[in-house]
Amino acid sequence: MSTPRVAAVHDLSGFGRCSLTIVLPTLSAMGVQCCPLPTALLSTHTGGFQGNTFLDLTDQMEPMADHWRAEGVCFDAVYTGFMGSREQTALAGTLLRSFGGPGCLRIVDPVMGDHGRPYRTYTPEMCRAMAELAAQADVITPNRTEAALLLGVDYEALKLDAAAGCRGRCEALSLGGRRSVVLKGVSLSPGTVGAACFDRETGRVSFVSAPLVPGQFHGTGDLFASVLTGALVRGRSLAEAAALAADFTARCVRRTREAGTPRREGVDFEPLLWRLGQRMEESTCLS
Ligand code: PXL
Repeated sequence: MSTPRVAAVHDLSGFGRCSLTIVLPTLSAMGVQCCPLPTALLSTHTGGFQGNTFLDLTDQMEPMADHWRAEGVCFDAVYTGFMGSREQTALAGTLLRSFGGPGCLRIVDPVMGDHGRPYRTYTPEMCRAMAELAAQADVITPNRTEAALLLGVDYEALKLDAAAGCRGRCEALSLGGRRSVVLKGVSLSPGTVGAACFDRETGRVSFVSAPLVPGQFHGTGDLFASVLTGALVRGRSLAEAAALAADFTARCVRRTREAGTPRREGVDFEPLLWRLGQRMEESTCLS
């Protein structure tokens, strides 16, 4: 069986664990080839550090993709995340159109914010561009903040603590059943956190959960979406992929807390990657 291949359209932030510094090792550990198409080069992520460098690589995105196309490179998935500008977000849409399609899953993590607030570089115009990008996706992975922005509802009004409510929100986010949705940050019982998954193949919503570990660390959204992407291209169902992503992310958050890692340094996941690889190989699927 050939190694699944994913094009990862994310920034490279040298310090602080997010985007490509999470996507690359996670997909590799899952037995998936990751081909990065870096959108920008930063010294650190934009949360918790002041004065980060930012080299915009937008003008490299099309030439890189053109070269891949000229070489006949195909992907099992194109996976996009944090975007640096509106123009870049539009270009990511072009990549989804040209590489996506039958046999190539378009996974958009509509990274825009957290805890009810957009990230500092996300203007309302950027958020609209992200919604347009997400409209092309086969799978989206919003957190509660991003779901509120995509739905145009108030963050406080978007409660994710009852199955019926989450089901309705997932269906609304699916754009009439056109895209699958993994809505993160769902907590149906105290002490747990997980996701609601609308699978467009079945039209049904299911729930996955893991123990809630107190603490917020950068990069957990990227880790969750990377594990989900890896499991999907390794042939797992949406619910199986989301369950693995929720479980692994919770284990990494617990480890980060125990290690006393400063919040801005991100989720301390590297020592657990071997376990993720083992989980992939152990699971009963044939791929
Ligand atoms: O984890 C999302 C992310 C990715 N890339 C950069 C970021 C953030 C969140 O703050 O700043 C550069």
